[in-house]
Amino acid sequence: MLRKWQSITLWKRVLIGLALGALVGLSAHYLGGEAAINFVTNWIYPFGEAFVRLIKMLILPLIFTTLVVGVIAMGDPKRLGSLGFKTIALYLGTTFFAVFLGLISGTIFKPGEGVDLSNVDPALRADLAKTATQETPTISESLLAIIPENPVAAMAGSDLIPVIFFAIIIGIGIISVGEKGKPLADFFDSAERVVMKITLFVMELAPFGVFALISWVMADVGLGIITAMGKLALALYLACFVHIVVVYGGILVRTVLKLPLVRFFYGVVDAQGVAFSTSSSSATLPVTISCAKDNLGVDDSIAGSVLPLGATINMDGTAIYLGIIALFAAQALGIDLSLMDYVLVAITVTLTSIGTASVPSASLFLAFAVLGVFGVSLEQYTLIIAFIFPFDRLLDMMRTVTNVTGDIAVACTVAKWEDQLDEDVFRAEPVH
Ligand code: DAS
Repeated sequence: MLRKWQSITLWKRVLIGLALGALVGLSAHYLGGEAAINFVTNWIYPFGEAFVRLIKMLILPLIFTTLVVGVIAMGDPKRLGSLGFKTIALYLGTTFFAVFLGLISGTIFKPGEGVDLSNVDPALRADLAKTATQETPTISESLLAIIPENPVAAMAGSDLIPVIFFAIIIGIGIISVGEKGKPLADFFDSAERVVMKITLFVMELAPFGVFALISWVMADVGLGIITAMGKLALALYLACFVHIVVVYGGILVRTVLKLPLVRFFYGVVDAQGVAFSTSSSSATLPVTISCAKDNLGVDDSIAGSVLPLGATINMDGTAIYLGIIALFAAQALGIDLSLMDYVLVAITVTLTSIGTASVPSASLFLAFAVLGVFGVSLEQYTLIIAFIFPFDRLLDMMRTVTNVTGDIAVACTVAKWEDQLDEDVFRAEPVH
């Protein structure tokens, strides 16, 4: 039975979890009454929370070890400069399109218009208020924050960017001492394999985690949330789809790489399935790296550095989402946005998407940094995210798929520019 279950590809198992979760949740909401809803909330939902905590537990070791090993694989620190510049430029370039698409989509669909925020759960609002952070860092603060004053403190915190900086420095240091650095290089190589293996185990729990989370959503709010969230979900899913097909497919793969679009999408589908399942770019990293290397011919040294970096700072799906959330809030709260408001939203969305942690629903808790630029109060912000939170998992699945697809598209482009892309592998039938 277990063998049969595991023979089904992960994202299909997640869809089964999703469907069963909706069935259990809706039965509890419409047939089971208060007792059934409480049962789902107190005895099923905690399994979903446990799954999310397991993913959060793995992020730091995963990003740190893969990045150190990736930098070492590069061999020559001088390559890092040119590679880093091309990678960051591409990440920012695709994010620019994403922000633009998100604002266009939010303007066309007007997801916040006519939304009734009155029956939002006050307890959930109070709980979420504690997570609101409106630190919209200035550009110089963001740049300075990259350098950790204390690497251990940085690792204890949730901000991964200083940790990435420290990992790159460690990798360069190991290369620079030559043979003397080999024991440490071997240690990180072994540590990376162990952490990757543990992540693959945790991903096997994704169907059960999604079952528990969706059961809770549907038991708590029923189908009403679908109608209320319909336009928001439509605006996000459509904008993400256009971004994946036009920006990654049309611009990067067809125009820049001049490679077959179908092979690219076949090559990334496993990573997209895991991103959809876990709603975490970091938890997807082992599959993201394997898709880029085994299906698309990206060299180890590129995949091992560009992808861990992308998993934490390149989040185009998140940028689309935050742009739409900003317009959703303005429409729901009846706030008219000036042109300057749109510009400020675009800048804070870009900065916030770079700083978003790669865990489920991370960006929803950072949305306050974006909404604050056009005067949304903490009170109003908690109203907005408490309304969206129960449903955010389904929105996060699509934005994480977009984030991961963008990471791979950029890795292929940088590999091609560094002459580290094996086009025969790219064109071949993917390894599933
Ligand atoms: N779930 C995040 C990720 O892992 C994205 C987000 O929260 O927007 O990519």
